[in-house]
Amino acid sequence: VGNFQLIDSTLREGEQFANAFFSHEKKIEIAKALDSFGVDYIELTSPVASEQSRKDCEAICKLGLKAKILTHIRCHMDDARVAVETGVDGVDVVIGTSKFLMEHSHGKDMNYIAKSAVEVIEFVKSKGIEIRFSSEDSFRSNLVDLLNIYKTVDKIGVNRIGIADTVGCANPRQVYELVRTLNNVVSCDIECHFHDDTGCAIPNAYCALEAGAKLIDVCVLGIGERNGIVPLGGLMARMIVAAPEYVKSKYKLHKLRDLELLVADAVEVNIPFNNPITGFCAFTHKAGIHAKAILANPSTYEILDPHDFGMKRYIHFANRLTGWNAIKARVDQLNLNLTDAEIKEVTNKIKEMGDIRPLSIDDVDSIIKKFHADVTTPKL
Ligand code: HCA
Ligand code: CU
Repeated sequence: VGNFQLIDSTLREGEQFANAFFSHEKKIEIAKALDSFGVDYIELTSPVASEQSRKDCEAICKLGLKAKILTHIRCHMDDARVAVETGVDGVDVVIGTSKFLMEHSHGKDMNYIAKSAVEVIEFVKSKGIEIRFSSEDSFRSNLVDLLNIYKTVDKIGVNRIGIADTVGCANPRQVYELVRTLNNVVSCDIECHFHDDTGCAIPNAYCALEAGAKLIDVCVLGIGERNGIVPLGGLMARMIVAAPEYVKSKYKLHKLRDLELLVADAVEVNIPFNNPITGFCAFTHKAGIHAKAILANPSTYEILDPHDFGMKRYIHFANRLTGWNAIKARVDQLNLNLTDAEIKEVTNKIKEMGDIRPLSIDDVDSIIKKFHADVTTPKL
């Protein structure tokens, strides 16, 4: 699973997020931040979506970023002609192949799809630009239809084919099987796009890589249509465990938090409390038993090292689940001297108070300081 690539779609799929409105300046700021994080590709909204979308796309192409710039279009020559003039490095083409989309969206059949795919692909290739062909709603498409269309486009020579779980219905086992099957049928790279409606976006991405996919579509915080797609940070959490050296050397992980804050601010959401890596409590340890072990060796209760992401772990000691090891660590931080027996005694006082009401750090510090004063002041 090492050696994968990221296609960030915050400025395409992410623009389909309910709250998203990106000004020209904001798009440029986000594109630069994505580039300095180290994503391989940045996918942008179609230049035919609106006049400003086209200008934004052209401007981002001129920034001279390390990441390759892509735009995302329908499988149609009208779109392709505009896309190749924007200065992009590649074009991502998509067309619906499930019966839902063939009947209720574009109304075309597989023959028409194959014909227009060939026309668009040959045109884009003739301009010396990368081309990806993707089916939309791949997991509710007929498998024979899918294999046929991918074989056809692979023969012409696309850079990548894509599969998209447009409605978020796929499970990891289905993903593994489809990617494995495709891998045996095509010679080009496989890209995957997973929506998170049923909570499977990250697991599906991981299984796709295990099955031989090369590229995963992500968005910062997972923003996208409905509840979005694979979040960049969540996938980094999964992949740093699977391929630590690759992930740490390739991506600037300590920039993740600022990148997420930039996008969260732009679309006016908060970073979720349970977000991998950057959720406010992602590296907070609370129960006394956990705190004791973490203080001795962080790996006992941590699969991710916060320092890899420029973050710190935190021992939550102001609560009734606390233990004397956590309190001892706090006593040390306060630069006070107490024996182990005394620390155990003050820990009991803290736990008693914690049974009555929520405690703040100040509450605990006051209890410790008062206790310290009592034991060190000679009795009259
Ligand atoms: C959409 C399109 C898409 C395209 C994915 C892709 C999807 O429905 O908005 O190009 O791979 O989810 O199918 O985002
Ligand atoms: Cu999508």
